[in-house]
Amino acid sequence: MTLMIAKDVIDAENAARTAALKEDYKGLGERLARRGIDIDTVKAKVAAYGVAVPSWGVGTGGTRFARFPGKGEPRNIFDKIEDCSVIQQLTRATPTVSLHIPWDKVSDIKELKEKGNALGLGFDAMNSNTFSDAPDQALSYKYGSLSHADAATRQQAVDHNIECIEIGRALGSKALTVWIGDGSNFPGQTSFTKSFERYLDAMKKVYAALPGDWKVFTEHKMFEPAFYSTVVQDWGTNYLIAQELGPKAHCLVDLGHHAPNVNIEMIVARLIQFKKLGGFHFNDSKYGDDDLDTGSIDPYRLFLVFNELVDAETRKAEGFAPMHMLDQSHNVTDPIESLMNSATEVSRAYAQALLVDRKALEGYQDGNDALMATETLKAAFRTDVEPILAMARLENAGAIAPVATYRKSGYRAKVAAERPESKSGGGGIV
Ligand code: LRH
Ligand code: MN
Ligand code: MN
Repeated sequence: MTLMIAKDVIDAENAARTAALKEDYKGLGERLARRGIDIDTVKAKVAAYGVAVPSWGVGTGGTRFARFPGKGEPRNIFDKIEDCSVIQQLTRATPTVSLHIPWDKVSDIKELKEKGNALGLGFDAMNSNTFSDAPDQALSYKYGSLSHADAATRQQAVDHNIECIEIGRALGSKALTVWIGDGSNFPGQTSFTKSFERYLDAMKKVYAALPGDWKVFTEHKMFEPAFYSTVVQDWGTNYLIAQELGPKAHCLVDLGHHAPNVNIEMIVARLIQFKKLGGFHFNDSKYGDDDLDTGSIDPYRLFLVFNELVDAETRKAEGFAPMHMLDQSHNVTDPIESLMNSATEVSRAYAQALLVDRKALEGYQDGNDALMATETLKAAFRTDVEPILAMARLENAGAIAPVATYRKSGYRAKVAAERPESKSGGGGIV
């Protein structure tokens, strides 16, 4: 297997931290044992957990105002997956990559698959893009794609999604994620009903092209780039889509796609209950679709989402198998560092949720003891599970301290010497 970070760098960094980690792990193990929790069982679950890295996340993002490129930015999909493998090598929590077509130009699928294999990476859900125009594209998506008033434009969007399925199939992916920017900027600009009818009609064609073992995830988002209305605006509409399309269709929840203060964990619970939770795009937000690093603003909310997931996992909820992906945009940090931290935050929320005393919680809920119910959640959330995460990484040939080890490796400086600096410029996320 190709290792992007030399093993001796990881070993040296780990050696300096192993004794302290062992002590911390032992101490936490004793404290958890007093609560009736076996630390090794939690660690095994955390070690088996993975979240996909978005290929678009390893480049520096930008806003509609400006983009300030970083050093050593990936030039193509091969550079991108090398960066993704650094994240996986150090965190051991990101075994797959989620591609975005045509941002990722996949001219040689076989070569990409071989490169993925060599780096020990698999391919997660494919993402289509009908929210921007590709340079060689015949018809514009300025006024929509899958819901466009023009049938030929809709067909072009359908064909693009089918092409994504075909690329994904050759790479070993098993799902397609469809997010559209379709909507309107002015009251009256579009017919809510007709555009949704057209969307459903087009998505039925995409659905019909899914291989037998594939799923399609539709991703809702309240606003942007359309600012008055969007066609797939919320989880209710998303659920209707999944119902209309059939059993392979599920809803994808991007944490940044809701109005402020919306109870996302409750949406998650509802979708689990009705077997339509397809997956996540994890990120964090303060105002809107900020695409901030996962857990950087509201780690408690992330924990509450995982609390629902672990609850479903524990009671073996029927049809429950969501896929987990990150979806972030990095403007002021090294994307590799941000993605490593975010993968760790997601694993942390999972580990904390595994610590919830579910029997006690159920008792407090049934007995209307609101205070003790919420304290039960807080007791899990307050537990510092870092020794569990770090031990899982260490035992899996990862880094006890991923960011420090990455900095020590000099990876960014090395690729900066090989990859020419990209120009700064206007907005856009690629
Ligand atoms: C839309 C979105 C969607 C896209 C990605 C780049 O805001 O969350 O998932 O594919 O951003
Ligand atoms: Mn998303
Ligand atoms: Mn988004």
